[in-house]
Amino acid sequence: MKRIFSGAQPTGNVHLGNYLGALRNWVALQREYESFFCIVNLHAITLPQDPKILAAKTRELARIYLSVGIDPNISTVFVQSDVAEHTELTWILNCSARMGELERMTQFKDKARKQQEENVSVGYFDYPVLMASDILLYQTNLVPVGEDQKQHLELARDIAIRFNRDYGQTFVVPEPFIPKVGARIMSLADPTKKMSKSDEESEAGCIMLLDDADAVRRKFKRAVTDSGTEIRFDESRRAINNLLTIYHLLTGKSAAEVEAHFSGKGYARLKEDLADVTIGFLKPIQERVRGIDDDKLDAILKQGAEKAEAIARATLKHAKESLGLVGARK
Ligand code: ATP
Ligand code: LTN
Repeated sequence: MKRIFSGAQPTGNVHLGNYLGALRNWVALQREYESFFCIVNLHAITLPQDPKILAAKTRELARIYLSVGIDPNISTVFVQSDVAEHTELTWILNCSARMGELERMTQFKDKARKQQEENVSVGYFDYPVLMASDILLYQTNLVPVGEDQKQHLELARDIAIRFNRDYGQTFVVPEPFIPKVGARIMSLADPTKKMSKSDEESEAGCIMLLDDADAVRRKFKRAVTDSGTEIRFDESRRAINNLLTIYHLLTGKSAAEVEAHFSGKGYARLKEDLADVTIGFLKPIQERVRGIDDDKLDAILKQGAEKAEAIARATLKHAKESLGLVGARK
């Protein structure tokens, strides 16, 4: 069976963009692939975090994975910091990654531009190498992510190819799995920006999976629309296109059915229907999140970390041997 690996950061609140761009596909793929879904808390600390909040968000994100449909009996769900091999392989891959290629990463460049570069942590600069380690440790074939992660994934591929060339075949070279529809869900408040939990001003444009019905209604009601009145898929009208894409993905109706449904109707109706559909979609997820008790979660994460570690250990051993990293011969 081929493998998939993916992860999300336990920072901020999981939103509809995260779900439609990534989590949803994890659920769909988990039966066809041997699957590893990680809560990447070591990525989270590349920016300053409050330790108590980070710990709580880590557990909350694990609950969300399980509540959107990740089945811990068939997929491996674990927390990144529970498997030490991720950090050890990062050091090794740091020696294959190039300063120049990390400097070209747009996520880093954006941050360096916003803050002064001296104030960006070394960990933030190195973030893509930690991500490459996550992926390569599991000999991953496919990585389901949103479009914003494409560049990081290219880097993981380049590092794997370079390492294999220099030290012999060690890592599977992973492929991205980026959905055709939903790879980039835009902010409801500003359809030129992606829906994002790390963008401080954008809360109003972001539907969180744990939002209550009032918040969902309010956010859709205030959603920006385009000029014109027609409700149809049209990439040049970004706001409406985004709203229709969300409706299409949440209802499973085809684009033609969605257009037929809204034919002759106005934006107010589109927003109301979207709110209804979203609230109906979120309700059972939120109930499941509340239903997972701490003991059950501990058992799942412990079992996940053990399964992940067994595979990670074997890959790390192989990588160390490839490099000639030997010490005492036991
Ligand atoms: P954010 O920008 O919201 O902070 P992130 O990418 O930093 O998101 P993660 O939690 O690590 O945070 O992302 C998890 C997954 O969600 C990734 O695969 C990412 O590509 C995807 N994703 C994030 N935002 C969107 C979006 N607006 N549309 C589609 N996919 C998205
Ligand atoms: N950088 C990713 C999260 C992430 C990831 C991974 C995704 C960390 N390690 C490995 C896929 C595979 C993001 O979505 N912000």
